[in-house]
Amino acid sequence: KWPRGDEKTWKEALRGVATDEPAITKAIVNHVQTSLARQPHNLDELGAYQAAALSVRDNLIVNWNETQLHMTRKAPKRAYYLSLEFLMGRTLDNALLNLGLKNKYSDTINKLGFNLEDLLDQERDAALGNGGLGRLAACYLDSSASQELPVWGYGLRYQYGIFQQLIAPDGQQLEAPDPWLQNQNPWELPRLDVNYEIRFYGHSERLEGGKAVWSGGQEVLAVAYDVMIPGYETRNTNNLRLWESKPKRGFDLNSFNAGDYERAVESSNSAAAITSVLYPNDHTTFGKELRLKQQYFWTAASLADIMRRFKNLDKPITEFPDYVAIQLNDTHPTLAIPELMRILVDEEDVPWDLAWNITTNTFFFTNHTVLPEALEKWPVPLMEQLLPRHMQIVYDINFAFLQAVDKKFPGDLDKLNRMSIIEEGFPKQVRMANLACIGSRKVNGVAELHSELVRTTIMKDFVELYGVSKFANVTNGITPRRWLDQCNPGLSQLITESLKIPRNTWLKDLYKLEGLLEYAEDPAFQRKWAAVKQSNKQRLAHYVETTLGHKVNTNAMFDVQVKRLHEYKRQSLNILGVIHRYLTLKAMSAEERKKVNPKVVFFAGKAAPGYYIAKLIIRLIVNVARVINEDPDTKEYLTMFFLPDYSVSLAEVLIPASDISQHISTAGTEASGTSNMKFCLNGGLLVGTVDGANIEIAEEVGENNVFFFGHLTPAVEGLRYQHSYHPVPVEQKSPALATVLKEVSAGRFGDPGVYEPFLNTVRQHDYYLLTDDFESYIRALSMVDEAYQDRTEWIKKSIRTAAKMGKFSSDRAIQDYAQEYWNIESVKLGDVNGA
Ligand code: GLS
Repeated sequence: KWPRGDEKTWKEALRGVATDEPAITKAIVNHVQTSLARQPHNLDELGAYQAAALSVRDNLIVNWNETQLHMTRKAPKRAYYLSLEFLMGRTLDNALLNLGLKNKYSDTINKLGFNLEDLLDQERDAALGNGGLGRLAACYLDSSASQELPVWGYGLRYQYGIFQQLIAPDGQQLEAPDPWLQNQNPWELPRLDVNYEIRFYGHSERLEGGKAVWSGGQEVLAVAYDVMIPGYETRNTNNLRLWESKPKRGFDLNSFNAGDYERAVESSNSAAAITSVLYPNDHTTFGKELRLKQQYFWTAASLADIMRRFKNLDKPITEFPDYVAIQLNDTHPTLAIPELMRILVDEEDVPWDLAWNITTNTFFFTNHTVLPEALEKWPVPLMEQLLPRHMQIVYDINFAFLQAVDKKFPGDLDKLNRMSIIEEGFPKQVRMANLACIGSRKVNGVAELHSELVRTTIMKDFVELYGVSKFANVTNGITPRRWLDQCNPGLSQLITESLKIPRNTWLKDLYKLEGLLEYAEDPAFQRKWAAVKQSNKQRLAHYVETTLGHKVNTNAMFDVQVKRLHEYKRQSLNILGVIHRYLTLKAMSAEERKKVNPKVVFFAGKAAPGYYIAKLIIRLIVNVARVINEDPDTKEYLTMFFLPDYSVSLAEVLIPASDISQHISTAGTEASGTSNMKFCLNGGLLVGTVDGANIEIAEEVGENNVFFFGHLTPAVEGLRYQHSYHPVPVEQKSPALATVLKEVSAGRFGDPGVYEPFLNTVRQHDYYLLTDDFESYIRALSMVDEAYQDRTEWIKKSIRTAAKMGKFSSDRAIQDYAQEYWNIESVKLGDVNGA
């Protein structure tokens, strides 16, 4: 039965979603006129972008709203992806492609006197993440929506995303805030009606039967902002709910009336501060109170919301895990475990053991790194003060857990010590990875090698306790919509034409790319393939020229390393290799040089603001670039650029343009890497170590199509031992590297002395094994040069590589989570524009 008023009147008006050109034009112009209060004669590109975005938003809202209603009615089991980071990038282009409206918008916008590509450039990136971990979350949202899975993301609505990186004239990285919300954000929907009160501090009083009452302290309001996540060629539009912190009451009237204005706004400031800024560290935490507050604020608001939705189903609480699966993206949301226990035991009167059973059937935990500095620990005194009830719960969980360990391994005190959630010391600390593992049904790593390292190193004791089946692998993936169709339209078109299947078929089933293999030997196809690469190189060259004012030789090989600056990722090895290449060129005669394969090396990536050595490496890169780009002897053969302010949008320009990209972490340190997959999907070849997902990429494309070098994971520990106890001088291990270090020291690239702290990390402990891997690295780069000389062979490698990337679609990864972890199924709303 129609719920309200005259059905016909409603239904006629409801057919208002703009999908044909006249309707799109009308929608855009309406927004110009009313939402923006502007006119054709004062409309600039930003305004035109905003009007276009608002009209697309209208479509998304309709689909989103229908999806949510449909899901509420169907009441399937849902999965929730809790992540402190969602690195979404821009939305408009992606939304247009997903809705299948890009061409129509392009035409309409032309008629309105603008160019769609220019308008797309007006959008600011949503950069609520540091790097791979946050971008993975964004790809997973795309794949969940595209496969019509009932998945929501939960995160924080930071006022400021990852800082903007500026490079000072002397090469130093400077940081500026990222005010991404400045021009208002059309892609979110404020839900002021959806809010929860979140408590901090206060005290917890234990009652009978394991329950407690937590009271006092400070209460902060969590307000929901919903970000619409359109699926590809489906009306299903999922939700990413981001929480903003607000003071519960405006300000303290008593202090205000007493004339103490500062005191009056103090608590409101501290409430708003919780979601003010994204922590800019990848892989490290510093035990900062505000970060712990963020973690609790976000997990508590999300769980309250999940619990409310579950309760609307009117099912017994024991069925919670039949309707809810929660994925913990790294240890950051681990407080969700004691928080669910608190809700169940203290608020829902569930007995402790039953509550624990529900909890451990709800959560799943993904580990994203085995680097020791990334394993989160929180000081017990801080936890006791900020979250007194949770600290009690953690102690209770730990007590029962250690009893179980002692039962299985009687008298093994070392084991108890290692496995305890509480690390002894001054102060004691809460080990979040242990808590996450103990409270979850399954634990996974993000590539085969990494998952094996999780099982054999950081989780070894837990594997012995629980059995190996709790510890599995889901190799990461990337969305082919953004990372091929959107960022490389030329290649996408060529693939569709050649495979002779609709674009949406292979974009939804990336294994279909294997069909390209039969064209690898076809000269006509090779020419087209190479032409696409060439035009992408020109697009990048244009970007470099307009941002850095430097001309780029697009006939040279483009060699790219873009990722966060970190010692373990070894941008250091790359820059020292570039210097070696430069010195070698300098030593050649002009005739000899002519035989050399010209190369342009691109770097981009941010260093955490407090990471001294990483920032020094950036400074070295910038200053080496300055010298070699101006050297008349060599600049025809070697130039180099550090592109400031790496972002998702910059990646979309860089990745399609690479001939070769570098993924050269010390073996065993890069859990997976995901840009490696993006480069290969775009027909770039890979130079890498035998690490992370590089290994699986090589398995797919064949080892003859990748350039591997360096020591293997099992050798790393021994080499480090050797560095400490039987050091061999660099001069002996690698004379070439020793020369490079000497030239840098001597000030050949400016500032003698400045780089010593970095150079000493190589000369002394060399924890990341640069001295051990340098020679084989240089050999690998020579093999790259050699292979590039035979351009036809190279193009074949490029085609074969892209053709074998099917496995690395995030659709495959999400299906794995959906089936093997969450036990959820697709719930389809209907086709785009369909019934
Ligand atoms: C990371 C890893 O370092 C990457 O190797 C991985 O690809 C990514 C997503 O799983 O997660 N872990 C981390 O803390 N930051 C990352 O990017």
